Amino acid sequence: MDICIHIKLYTFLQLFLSFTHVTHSNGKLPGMLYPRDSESRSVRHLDGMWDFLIDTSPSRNLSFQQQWYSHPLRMFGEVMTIPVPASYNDITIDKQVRDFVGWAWYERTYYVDKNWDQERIVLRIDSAHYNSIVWVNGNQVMTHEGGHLPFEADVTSQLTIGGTNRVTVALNNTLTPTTLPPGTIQYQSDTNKYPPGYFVQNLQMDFFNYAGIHRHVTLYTTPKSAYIEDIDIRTSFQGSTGTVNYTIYNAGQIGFVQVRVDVIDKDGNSVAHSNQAQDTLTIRNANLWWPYTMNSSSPGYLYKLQVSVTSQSHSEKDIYRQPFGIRTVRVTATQLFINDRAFYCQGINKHEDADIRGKGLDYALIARDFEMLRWLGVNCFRTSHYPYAEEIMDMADQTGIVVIDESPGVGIVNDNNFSNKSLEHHKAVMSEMFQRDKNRPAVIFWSVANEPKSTNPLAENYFREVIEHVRSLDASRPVTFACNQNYANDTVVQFVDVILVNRYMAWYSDVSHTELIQRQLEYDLRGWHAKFNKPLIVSEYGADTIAGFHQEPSFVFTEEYQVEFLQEYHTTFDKLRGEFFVGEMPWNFADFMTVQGITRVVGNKKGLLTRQRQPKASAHLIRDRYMRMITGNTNICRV
Ligand SMILES: *[C@@H]1O[C@H](CO)[C@@H](O)[C@H](O)[C@H]1NC(C)=O
Ligand SMILES: *[C@@H]1O[C@H](CO)[C@@H](O)[C@H](O)[C@H]1NC(C)=O
Ligand SMILES: *[C@@H]1O[C@H](CO)[C@@H](O)[C@H](O)[C@H]1NC(C)=O
Ligand SMILES: *[C@@H]1O[C@H](CO)[C@@H](O)[C@H](O)[C@H]1NC(C)=O
Ligand SMILES: *[C@@H]1O[C@H](CO)[C@@H](O)[C@H](O)[C@H]1NC(C)=O
Ligand SMILES: *[C@@H]1O[C@H](CO)[C@@H](O)[C@H](O)[C@H]1NC(C)=O
Ligand SMILES: CC(=O)N[C@H]1CO[C@H](CO)[C@@H](O)[C@@H]1O
Repeated sequence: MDICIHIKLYTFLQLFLSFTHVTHSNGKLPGMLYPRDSESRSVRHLDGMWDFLIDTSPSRNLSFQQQWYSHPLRMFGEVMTIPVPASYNDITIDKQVRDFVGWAWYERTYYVDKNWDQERIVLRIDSAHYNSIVWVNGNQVMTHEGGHLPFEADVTSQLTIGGTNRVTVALNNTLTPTTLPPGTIQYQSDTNKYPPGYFVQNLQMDFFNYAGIHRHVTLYTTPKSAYIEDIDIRTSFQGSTGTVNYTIYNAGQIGFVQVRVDVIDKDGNSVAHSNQAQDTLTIRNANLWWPYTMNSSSPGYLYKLQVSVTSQSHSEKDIYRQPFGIRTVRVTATQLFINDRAFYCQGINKHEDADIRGKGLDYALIARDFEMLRWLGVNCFRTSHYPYAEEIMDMADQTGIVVIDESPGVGIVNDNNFSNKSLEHHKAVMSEMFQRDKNRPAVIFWSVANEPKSTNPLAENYFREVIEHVRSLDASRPVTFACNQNYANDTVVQFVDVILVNRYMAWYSDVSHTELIQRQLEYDLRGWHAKFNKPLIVSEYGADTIAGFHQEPSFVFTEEYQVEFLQEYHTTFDKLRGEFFVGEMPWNFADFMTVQGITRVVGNKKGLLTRQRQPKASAHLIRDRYMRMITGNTNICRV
């Protein structure tokens, strides 16, 4: 066996055994600063049309046996053209591509400018669903497990500077008991019914498992040795004085000789500065970051922490500008406070979902969604049920819309799914979320999961550990999860700061009986608060509605039913609001795609908007309600 084969074997071992989350030897998580250009940094997206080939071999492994990364993809089969960013599922007219489970391969070539020869060059993928392996010019540069968070690697030594380069991404959308979200592969052995080796992917979540390179693929540069690796900012205020605690992390190899940190206000003025890598700055007459419903004259006020570092030899200087806001979040037993003022969540749930592009990043869609959020009067959304694109989070920061930042921990419902392996992965995903979103003022809570089987005794220890882990990373934000279980036997709500419950009275139970909603809901919500003495948000409630279906009196699936259903919930919300009820979040902002099944007619139809982002009658109801909250006229009129 020659050395080359040894290396290949080693690569394969790595490949199949270690989708690792890298941590530095000092325990610090690797930085995940959003790629931004500056005097010292260039950013280049590799978005566009990529070559694409799926591995349909029965073993789903032919691509590795043939080493599809070693030569251009077109040498191994008839490639398709698939856009990045986008899900690949709904692009082609090929059912096999839409429903594919296994390794999908992406490739493109690109030229690296010769002016980059003195730079450190990083390849970053903002999201690829689910497991990914990345090669540059045939050499493996990184692997990543998880479908919704960024990963990157220094690829300087792999690139041909001033020449053509090839990047290959293999990604596998298979969900297993230890992925987040979990799922199972089920083999069908009855050869009278199924061909040999036939398998299906079972999901435990109610949305389509879109796959692909969903967000930007980016090359960016930093100086070679003296560069800013991470920035951690914590804020508070006293009266009109803001406090900004920050820590600047470098790459670890070479200490900075000169650090200059400035807080830059919206007009571009430096309002505080320091020469330390870690310091506490005070800002007089600070502009706080407010949700737009609490301060419409200056919503979402963002400062920038402008950091500049210079190397020992003075030959290198790196500059990075990190946006942040000054704000605090606090909960008591009955209320939620932002900047010490009571906040009520006029909320909504979302999905990253749209026709054709699936879960792919799309600027027009983001702009439309924020337009419709403001039209509805929404001041708060939950990233159900996975972290959203950073460009969406930027919009929330800038427009003053509050975010409950939720992990992909959806559908953790079976015994096996509380394994230690799952637990370790869940913690790693929470760390990655924290790393990405920690400096965002819009993020007020971390949500670790949606609808886990929290009555299962195994859930208690599992979520105690996940929640403790999140608190160890961030003491400044409340931690929660969305619960659909019963207060009598739930084992996890004891650990959270604010209770989130998903409720579907008169839909999944007592369907059609809207007259029972107020009675059942009040009993239930009072039960939660009495037992746990924490503020409560109804984090989901809704009914499937086909736009254009009408019937009077109301009938399930009609627009009349959805309106009547929501109104019944609102009566109870308004009754409890002065007590411990701090927010409401209809399910869902818009219709979205699900797996094919006999309970979903081309997707989930619980949207207030259609999948094309046009309102149903329920959207007008919510808009009317939320607008009255904004103008202070809470004497809600019925439409
Ligand atoms: C896939 O193929 C590679 C290369 O032949 C081999 O090393 C690996 O064990 C295979 N993996 C699986 C899961 O069959
Ligand atoms: C890739 O997909 C195949 C087919 O679903 C599955 O058997 C295999 O476990 C997956 N591998 C990884 C690392 O996700
Ligand atoms: C900022 O740092 C100071 C001094 O170390 C500390 O007292 C304060 O609690 C910190 N504030 C925040 C918001 O982290
Ligand atoms: C709104 O924000 C602006 C700018 O930060 C500030 O001057 C003003 O006092 C704030 N208004 C309220 C009601 O907090
Ligand atoms: C997880 O590991 C711990 C020891 O580290 C063990 O006590 C516990 O039983 C394990 N839990 C599960 C669900 O396997
Ligand atoms: C939890 O309590 C509810 C209501 O009392 C009951 O219907 C359910 O079966 C219980 N679940 C478990 C796992 O004990
Ligand atoms: C997706 C998944 O992990 N499913 C497993 C969860 O636990 C049950 C019960 O132990 C198993 O039967 C499932 O296969």
